Amino acid sequence: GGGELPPVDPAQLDGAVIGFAQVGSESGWRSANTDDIKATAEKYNVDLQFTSAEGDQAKQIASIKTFITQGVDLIAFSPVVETGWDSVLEEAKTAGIPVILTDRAVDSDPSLYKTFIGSDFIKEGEKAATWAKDEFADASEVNMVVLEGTTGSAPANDRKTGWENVLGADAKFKTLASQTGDFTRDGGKKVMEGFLAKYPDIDLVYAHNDDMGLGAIEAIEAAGKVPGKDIKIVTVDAVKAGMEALAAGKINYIVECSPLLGEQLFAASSAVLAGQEIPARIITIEGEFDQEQAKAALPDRKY
Ligand code: GYE
Repeated sequence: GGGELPPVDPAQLDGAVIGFAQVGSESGWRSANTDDIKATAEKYNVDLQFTSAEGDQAKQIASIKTFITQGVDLIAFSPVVETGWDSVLEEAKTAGIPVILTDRAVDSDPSLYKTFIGSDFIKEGEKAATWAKDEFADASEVNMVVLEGTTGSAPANDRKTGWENVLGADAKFKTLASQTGDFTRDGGKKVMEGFLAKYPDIDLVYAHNDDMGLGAIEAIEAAGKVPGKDIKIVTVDAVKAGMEALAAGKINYIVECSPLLGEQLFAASSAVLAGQEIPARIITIEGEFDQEQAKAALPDRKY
């Protein structure tokens, strides 16, 4: 599991210039994540330089380079995809600027950043598949389609791996088609429309996030079928709109992925700025929900 962080030292954060390069604004998860990081920065009086890459790695690299030129105290970012970060991370290291990864991982050498704070996406995929295995225990065949997240991103790669860890060898589960919907509602809807036109007998949708699952619901309803009944849906995130669809019976199960990373990000930043050692991996604590549990959890949900 992930290690513990020392408590925040507010003096380290007060006025600290921290550059944060965000992925974009593709999903409800991302909006909640951005809001939480901005609100937590404000709480600690951090001088947050926030940029959004709009899903474009080249843009994200350019903004990290700008942070390096500006000489910020620390750089944090959520990498759009896993590969291609070595050279910009080397640059930050040469400039003596510490880097913290939040939310998504990279395949670079861990000596190039201080820590990676975020979920265990493989475990999320395993939880989704474990639910499906149980839900379809009595079925002889399950025709599945997959709405993948952004191609090359850590959550898309790992949620696929996690699913396959549990069900990859189970011949009963047949993947009719698997395609990226880029983590957006619109992407999920369009890809699902294509799947529905081609495959009349879909039993299950595995969507790598809620937004794509919500798009799939629209496509399924437009095709005259009942989401959650005719076609079952399992997703990851547990943002408000996803939880509402779950409580309404249109989604069948959601594995939680918390976007509330602000507190851990600034606790880690505070420790790094104070010159303290921190754990190389910090894992977010998360749960999972069925329809009844969603109804119970919704009133107190922050995002
Ligand atoms: O699941 C999805 C978002 O990186 C964990 O990105 C994040 C994922 C999240 O677009 O909704």
